[in-house]
Amino acid sequence: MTAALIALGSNLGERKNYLDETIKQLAANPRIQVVAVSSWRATSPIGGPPGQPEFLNGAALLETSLDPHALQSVLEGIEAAAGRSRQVTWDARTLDLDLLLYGSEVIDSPRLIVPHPRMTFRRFVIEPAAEIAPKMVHPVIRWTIETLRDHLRTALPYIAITGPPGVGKTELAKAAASATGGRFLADPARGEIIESDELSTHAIGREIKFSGLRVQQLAAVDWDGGSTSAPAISDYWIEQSACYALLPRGQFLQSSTIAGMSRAHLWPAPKLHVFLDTDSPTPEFDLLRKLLRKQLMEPNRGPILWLDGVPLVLAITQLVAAIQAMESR
Ligand code: PH2
Ligand code: MG
Ligand code: MG
Repeated sequence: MTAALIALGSNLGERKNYLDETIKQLAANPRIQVVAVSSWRATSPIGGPPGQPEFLNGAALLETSLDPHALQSVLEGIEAAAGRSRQVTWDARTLDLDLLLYGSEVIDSPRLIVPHPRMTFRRFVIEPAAEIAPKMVHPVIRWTIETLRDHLRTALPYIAITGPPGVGKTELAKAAASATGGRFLADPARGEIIESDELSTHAIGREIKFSGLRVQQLAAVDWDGGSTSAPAISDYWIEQSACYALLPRGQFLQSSTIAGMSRAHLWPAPKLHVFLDTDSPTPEFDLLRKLLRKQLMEPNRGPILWLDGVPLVLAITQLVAAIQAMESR
């Protein structure tokens, strides 16, 4: 038997009835035990076409002997029986059932991605999940659900965007800031960023200097409203410096200097990290990509929105929805 955490949502028709009926159907399956069910809570619709009705959201903790794909099929069967149609992304729906966690398994198949890629920054998912499975661990970022919930409730609304050069980080940060009433933080090191052939000289000294400029900028942000201030969005991530510093000698050098600095809490830890890459990646920055991914995947990092291979317009939509999902309840 494996513990499985699922999210439930409905914003069309007899919402409460669809959610209650789901629990009954799961409990009736001989290979599923329903261990705990959260309260159902009304939430504002995030993303998708405008003018959608309010959602009713919740979570359920199961024990199951079904493998993850078979469990996913059961969830899809219940959705289909509730008349769920799938035409428009994030459109209103009678019933949405998402497999969030399946034990500590990490699955990336065409049909199923577990952990659910957007669960870490959605309060309408994490708040009910924390009611019933506070100690369950997200196997990729290695935080408990409870820690994720506390992070969403209390972190300063700072969003750091990283990715290789020339993929649109600045446009993304600007567009998302203007759509959310937030503040765009332009990289203060931008004017000093030297092009490719000079990247190899004095790498560590240069990156420490850049980090200094960026720390100053972040330290000057006025977070008057604490965790409820308007978001600040930077087109850099301080820790990307550790990757640039490593470039000349590839993956063999330990990034002790800057990584050490970066853990010193000299600036607010991002509430959300964003990795942006183009839909047709250039091989030129492959080593940097690899280093950035590795740096982001270190444990204890917190929520990450992966936007690789996503065209810029879609990336903007996704980031704006993620920001709204962190803000609202
Ligand atoms: N689900 C979505 C998109 N937006 N907003 C709320 N409040 N609740 C949801 O369950 C929800 C959403 C995609 O599945
Ligand atoms: Mg969903
Ligand atoms: Mg779904």
